[in-house]
Amino acid sequence: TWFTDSMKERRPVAVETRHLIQDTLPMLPEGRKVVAVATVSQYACQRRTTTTNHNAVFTDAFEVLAECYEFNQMEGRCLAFRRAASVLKSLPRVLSSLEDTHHLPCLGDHAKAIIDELLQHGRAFDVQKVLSDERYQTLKLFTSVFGVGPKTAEKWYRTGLRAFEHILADRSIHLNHMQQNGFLHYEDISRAVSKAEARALTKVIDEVVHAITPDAIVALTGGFRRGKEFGHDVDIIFTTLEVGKEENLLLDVIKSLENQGVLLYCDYQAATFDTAKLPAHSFEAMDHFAKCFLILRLEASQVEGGLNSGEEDSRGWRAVRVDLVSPPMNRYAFALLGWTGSRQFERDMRRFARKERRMLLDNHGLFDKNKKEFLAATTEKDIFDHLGLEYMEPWQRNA
Ligand code: DCT
Ligand code: MG
Repeated sequence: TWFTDSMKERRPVAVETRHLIQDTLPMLPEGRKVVAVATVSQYACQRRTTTTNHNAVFTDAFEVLAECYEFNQMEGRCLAFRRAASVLKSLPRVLSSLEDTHHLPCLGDHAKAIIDELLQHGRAFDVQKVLSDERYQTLKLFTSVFGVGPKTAEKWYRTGLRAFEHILADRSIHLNHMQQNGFLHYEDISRAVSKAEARALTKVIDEVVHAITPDAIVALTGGFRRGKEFGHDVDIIFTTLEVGKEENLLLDVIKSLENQGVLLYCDYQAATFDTAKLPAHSFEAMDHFAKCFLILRLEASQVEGGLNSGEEDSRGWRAVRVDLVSPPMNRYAFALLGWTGSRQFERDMRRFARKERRMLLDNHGLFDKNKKEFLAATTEKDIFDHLGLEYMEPWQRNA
């Protein structure tokens, strides 16, 4: 169950918070309820979170505010609302009163006030304000284009641009190759990718990889590995048994996709990964493995049940965003764990390692600061074991 796991945790974590579970409990003779107290960890890696979110009313609101703070470069507040949303996603039922939140971690006064308003009125003033704000709406629209980040969106907004047609008509704007393709394939890649489409693309990549290297390993990762029905892209990881050959394998895969005529766009990033120089204390957002960000052409005939496309679409194919990453075999478990996500799960696993275990974790490895050595892992379970965490299946990592 969702609460006993953290109770069984071998070593207690520094900050413990408590949550009352009253609904299912017997009454005492004097009419009071027995109150069982279970802990909800402040760390997402100690909360089992499936794709079933009973509290979407609240978490959607929090995510709007988090995004708004992100656009305003207020990282602390942004992260606070992301954490609050993540805690609510792990709960086994919907919050029915503010009382229910009293013993939950990571909920600040602002978050509680929003919950209170939503419970009472079905909407929250601050959230409505953001949703109707022109700047928020415009930045949200611009950042929905592949290749456009918050900085570029902000720059365009400041020069008075409000719609795609303004951007495309503005001769002073130079779109890079990625952004040009973002606009070119906008309709397709802003539409969700279905599980059937993700499976079809995994099959395409799996066949290409194995035609080049028969003993290669290929896995669908990202949100689809966590059991999501829809995603914004398809994340696939592969490697060869022979360390050092993985980068050429990725280059050969790209060539093969190009020869098949399915490569609509490719941004290849060579590995900058170097075991000798591996930093033991700093962790970057982006890992150093060879990877590529693609737009691939997917035929309707390849997808069981057909494409997730508009009814009037008679092309018989669609464009899909696909990320491929190719780590060396001896880093595969770390890369698979990192690319499976969710982002909040990964963030908290790293924070847990650092704060509770004096260890440094990233997509490349795990460094024990006490022993001053790297800890090897061949499976994801090995990494959880090193950290003294109960193993979580991918479908329980939807934090
Ligand atoms: N990731 C990572 N390093 C990067 C990029 C991503 O470790 N440089 C991880 C975080 C989650 C995972 O890879 C997949 O990323 P997304 O596709 O952005 O997230 P998702 O959970 O698959 O969500 P979606 O369903 O929207 O694709
Ligand atoms: Mg994804």
